[in-house]
Amino acid sequence: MENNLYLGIDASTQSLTGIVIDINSKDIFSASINFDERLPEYKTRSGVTTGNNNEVWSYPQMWVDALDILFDELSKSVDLSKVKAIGGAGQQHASVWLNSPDVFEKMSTAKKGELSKLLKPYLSKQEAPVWLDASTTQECAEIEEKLGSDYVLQTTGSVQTERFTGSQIRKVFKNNFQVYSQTKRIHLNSSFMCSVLCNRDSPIDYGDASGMNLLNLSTLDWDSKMLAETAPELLEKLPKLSASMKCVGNIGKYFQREYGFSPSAKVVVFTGDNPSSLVGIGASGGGNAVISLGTSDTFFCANKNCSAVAGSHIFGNPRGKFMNLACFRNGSLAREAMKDKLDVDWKFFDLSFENYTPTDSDNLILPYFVDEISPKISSNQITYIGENVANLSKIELLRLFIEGQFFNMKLHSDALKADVKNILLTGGASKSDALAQCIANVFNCNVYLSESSSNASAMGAAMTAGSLDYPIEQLEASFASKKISKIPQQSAVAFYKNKIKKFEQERAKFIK
Ligand code: XUL
Repeated sequence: MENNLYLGIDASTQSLTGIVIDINSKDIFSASINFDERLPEYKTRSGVTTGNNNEVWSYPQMWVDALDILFDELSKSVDLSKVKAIGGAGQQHASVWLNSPDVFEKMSTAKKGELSKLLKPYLSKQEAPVWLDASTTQECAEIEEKLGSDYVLQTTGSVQTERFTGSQIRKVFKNNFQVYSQTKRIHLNSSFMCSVLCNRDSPIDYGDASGMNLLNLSTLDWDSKMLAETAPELLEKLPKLSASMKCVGNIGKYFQREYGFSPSAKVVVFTGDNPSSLVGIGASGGGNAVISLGTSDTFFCANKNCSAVAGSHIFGNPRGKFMNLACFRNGSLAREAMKDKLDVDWKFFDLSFENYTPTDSDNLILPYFVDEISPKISSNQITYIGENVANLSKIELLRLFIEGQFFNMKLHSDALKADVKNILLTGGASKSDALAQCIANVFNCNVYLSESSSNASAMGAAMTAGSLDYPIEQLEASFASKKISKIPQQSAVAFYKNKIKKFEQERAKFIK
């Protein structure tokens, strides 16, 4: 049978990953290039360099070098000439500063392994500020002062945010005017990698453009007021915009020549890693919200509504309309702090919720060990609410704490007006029965464990490539499977419905 291969590339913070899916056999091949290990000459730690004053950056040359290594590696197990289309995703918000977009065409005649050398003189700034950079508080304040925070939120779907590209651009304009004026193109990581791959200056898709505080979500065009208050003459430096999941060209001659890709292999516009994960996990069609239980907890879901809520973000859903993303700083680190405070182990979490039916309507815990961003709460210690709390047992305190974490998340998701029928759970703590059951009961949803979550962004990119020729539903059935973990217990659902109102009232006293 003819091979039907589609490649997805994920340019994440720490590594560059490629996944090839075979539509006929459903086989999956993958390779991942860890920047620190494979490209030690850039001296990154976890793919970045950290400077003073909350500055964090990476290196476009390193990303390009990794592309050669990735294709060398993939070609050991995959006949790359059989790849029909390529999709891609990148860490969101990172900016690549070029003095001429002509560099991409020049890449078509580069010698093998010399893309990054060719790139160097075209970079007006060797470093690319990345999403971990939090150095632009001043610039965010300046833009919001001119336009009002509500205009920024309603127009772009997020309040002016330090890691978003707009405030990063303003900082370069203010602090390094020479670099700013020499720059003719500012790409995101995604559109940059796509341009390298096509050997041609390529657009930014709506999914990733919405992480810049520059895109108007109603018109799906650059917003002239946002641009004007960010930096002068910005429009001509930005790439064109494109709807997501659209073919933007064929793979460039460099990659045809050096890795045997077919000249007819198509390239789909790259997107951000979060929009791509939405596709890869099988949640882009709506109804499924993803909760990732990691260092911070993350909640994301497709949403037909464009409801902007401070503390969460609206990005473009690659399949049209929108997606929400909210990040909760009091995630696994807070669970760990509670574990240590009670002097218990992780097993104790599951034991505490085994055969448990909630009945304590008097007491609550506000679960914020550190300042929370969703919603904005300043706190450095959990808060006990209720007269008897101090006398409760460790089991009872732990339950109140975990319930508090998911009450907080549920209230935030309600504000987004998303239609959530199922929860897909991912991340390190998703194996915990206690957390899964508590989520099922608080959200009144079935909870599933996603089986494609470890590489969801690269998988989403491969599925996006496949979607040029196959219905996305077919690709989801083959490559984004999930298995049921917990179903809601109706007595707990009814109880939590009331208790969450009390939580909301108490929480309101702490919101900034
Ligand atoms: C989202 C964000 C990160 C990056 C890196 O706003 O900053 O998730 O996309 O993965």
